Amino acid sequence: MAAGDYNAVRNAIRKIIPQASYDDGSAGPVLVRLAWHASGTYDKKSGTGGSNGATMRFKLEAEDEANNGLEYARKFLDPVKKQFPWISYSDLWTLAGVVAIEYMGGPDVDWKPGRVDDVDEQYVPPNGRLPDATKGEDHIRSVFYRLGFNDQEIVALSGAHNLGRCHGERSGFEGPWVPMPTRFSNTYFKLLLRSQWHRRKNSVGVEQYNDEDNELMMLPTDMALVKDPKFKPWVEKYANDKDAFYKDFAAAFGKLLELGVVRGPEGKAMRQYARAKL
Ligand code: HIF
Repeated sequence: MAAGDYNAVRNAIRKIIPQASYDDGSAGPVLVRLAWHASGTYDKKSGTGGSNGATMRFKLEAEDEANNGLEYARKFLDPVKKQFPWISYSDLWTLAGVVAIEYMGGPDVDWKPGRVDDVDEQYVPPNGRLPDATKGEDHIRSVFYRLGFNDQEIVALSGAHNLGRCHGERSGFEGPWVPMPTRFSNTYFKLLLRSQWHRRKNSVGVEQYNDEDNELMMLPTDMALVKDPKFKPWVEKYANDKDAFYKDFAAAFGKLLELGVVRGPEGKAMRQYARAKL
């Protein structure tokens, strides 16, 4: 297979998405989470962190408790990396998120190759940069403003919680956000506004919000989007306008995957991805 044939890589990723014995039969959601967590360590002030370098390969970042469960996503991608050894992990992890979103019926997200992996442990960003779901709107803003997003982009991105589920043994939270967690849609926003959410302790003693039947859930950070007067109008907009959500989500997710990727004049990622050594 020719080096640089990203369509061949996309096809190989599509093939590993159906996973009969895993979760809801799909690796899609956990691949989206891997792409986001690989990118979400970025710090705009120091230029450190982000998807370039795939630093989650190293123990310190892999063992950040925010990344619990992402070993599944990385393992699902192992055969693809073996088949296409020329692709960097940092390109593969971000591309897999994009392919998974499309596969599950979401929008096409712009993706550019060129990330490089040749870093050592010294480039691993400190643990604790990813968001803590037990917190509220101030915390969400401090994390996402550090990444360079505004309130509208934060809400648009949040629609990704339409996908997948929480696992007690990974995060302490339990359950899916929507009834069809492997189909991308704006149901998450509709449910945030329409359902009655009850704060309760789940089976491992962690507080979350559940619907009447205890089938669906919301995190404290999800509920913050309808409590906060600046976030809520965007939740309403995306609940009522699926096309606007898809468009804004695609733009914000594409931006997320580029964080920390310093590109030269021809769009190729340059080797000095982490401008400041930690
Ligand atoms: Fe998530 N997220 N996320 N998230 N997330 C979980 C699962 C997924 C936050 C917390 C959690 C985003 C923002 C935030 C996905 C995608 C995105 C889980 C459950 C937690 C606790 C993990 C587990 O137990 O397996 C917080 C606090 C966020 C900031 C508000 C992004 C916007 C929504 C950036 C995003 O894209 C996906 C997909 C999953 C499902 C993973 C799965 O294994 O099914």
